Amino acid sequence: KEKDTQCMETETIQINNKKAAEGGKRGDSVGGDISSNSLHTLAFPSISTADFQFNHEKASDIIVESIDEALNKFKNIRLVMVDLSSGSHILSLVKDKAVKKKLDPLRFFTFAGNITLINTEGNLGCTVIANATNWRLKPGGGGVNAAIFSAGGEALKLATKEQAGTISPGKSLVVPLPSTSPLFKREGITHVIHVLGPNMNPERPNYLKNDYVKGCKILCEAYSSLFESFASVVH
Ligand code: AR6
Repeated sequence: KEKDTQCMETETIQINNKKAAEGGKRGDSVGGDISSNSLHTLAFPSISTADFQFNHEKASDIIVESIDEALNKFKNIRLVMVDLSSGSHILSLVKDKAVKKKLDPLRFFTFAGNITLINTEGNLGCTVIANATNWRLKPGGGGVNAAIFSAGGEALKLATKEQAGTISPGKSLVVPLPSTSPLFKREGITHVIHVLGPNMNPERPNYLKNDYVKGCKILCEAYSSLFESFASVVH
């Protein structure tokens, strides 16, 4: 099975290289015929591993473990981890570890591209996206948070404010997206789930001072909270 997955992966990348050479859409996905599947799909970025500087080896172990648990617990979901480039270190680590753990490639795969264009560019039929946010749930700050708030427009900002003013590390917040949001209109996204992960960057709030016992616990909580929230949205 492992060998099949690897073959499929190589084939998909080759097809995408050909597409890229022809000026086609960006992205590399692994997972077979996506459009014919009736599973509910969540696209999520890697929480805490860029601006928040969380160790990638430790994060990738936690991500794969959390996905495995969620796929066993919730049978109607499909999870897609997204990062901007196929050269992403965290994406490659997760991809390799997912194959080793024999996660079902139809229910979990990685995708290289912009999460705010997940359906128009990726054609993933995704209804919910996750955001790696800041504790004030505010737009800006760079990274995926800035991209999602900018793509979601004023409607996402207001809807988020209506739900809460702050969020604590390890928690998630579901925000139903008003139909006026460009993310709803263009991508068909119905909910954004904000997630706050552990922070290992001394220049950001709630800095954990390299305490990975606490950090790993909070990252586990963040992913379980995200997947639980997603399952409750699509229940
Ligand atoms: N599409 C997909 N993935 C993206 C995109 C995008 N448009 N933009 C970035 N990524 P980060 P954190 C990937 O730093 O480490 C913010 O400023 C990126 O390559 O956004 O949890 C918030 O306001 C990386 O793999 O989140 C917080 O203060 C992943 O998204 C703080 O950063 C997460 O990177 C949170 O830091």
